Amino acid sequence: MNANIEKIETIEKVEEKQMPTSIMELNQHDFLKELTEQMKPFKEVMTRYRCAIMEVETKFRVLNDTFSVQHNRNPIESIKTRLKSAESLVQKLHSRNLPINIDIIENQIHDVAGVRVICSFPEDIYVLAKCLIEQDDIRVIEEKDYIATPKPNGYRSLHLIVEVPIFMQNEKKYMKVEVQFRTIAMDFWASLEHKVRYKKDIPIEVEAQLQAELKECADVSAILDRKMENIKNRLTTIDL
Ligand code: 0O2
Repeated sequence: MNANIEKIETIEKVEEKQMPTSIMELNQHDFLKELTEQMKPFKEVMTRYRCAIMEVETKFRVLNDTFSVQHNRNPIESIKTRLKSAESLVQKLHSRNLPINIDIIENQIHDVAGVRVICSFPEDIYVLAKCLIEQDDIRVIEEKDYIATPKPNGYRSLHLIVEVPIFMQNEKKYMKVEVQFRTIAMDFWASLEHKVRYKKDIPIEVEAQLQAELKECADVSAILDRKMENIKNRLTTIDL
């Protein structure tokens, strides 16, 4: 190829690279390629959060099994996990007036990775939380005890924000995970309250009435939790 033509083409390529790429102007193949490239850092960070969820979930499964050997029962009824969707991440950043940026997500959003541990009894919640916190690879960032101090609407749960190490090919990275501990009754209540909260077009007076009834249900379910725990503890004494 003529050296001059080659030079011109090289200059054009350099200029192309320097131009800010509007991916909307690319053809289908290049559009997909560019989109994949731009999504890569986001996909990578979400993969790390997914791994963090797996690490924490495994810790609870191990705790559940070892507890059952010693105490002849399982303290965990079920474990639910969720990775925040890109859509709700963007909404959260927007609601806090934060820019959409991966560093901001990692440093400011604490619930990208969520693990919900549903226990049989309130006491189990504190036993499991203590066992998790005491593991030497876990760093506790924040603790909110909405069981000791329920929210005004009646919401009860124990929340922990922890950091857990993820071992990748060449690197170890601590990732944040929000862990919510609830009893079955607390979880039942929270899922109904969540439905009421996010249901649109409820007339104001009906909403107020539903909230008042939900608060009543929260109080009743707290009593139920205590009574059931009491029965379980009395049974344990009889066993001995
Ligand atoms: P979703 O859809 O469950 O993820 P932050 O999360 O830091 O922005 P805040 O209020 O400081 O907000 O955190 P907090 O109080 O620890 O609550 C975080 C999560 O706890 C919520 O996440 C809910 O999952 C749950 N939660 C807290 N309060 C209530 C409540 O009154 N009712 C119900 N049903 N759940 C509650 P999200 O992101 O709000 O929702």
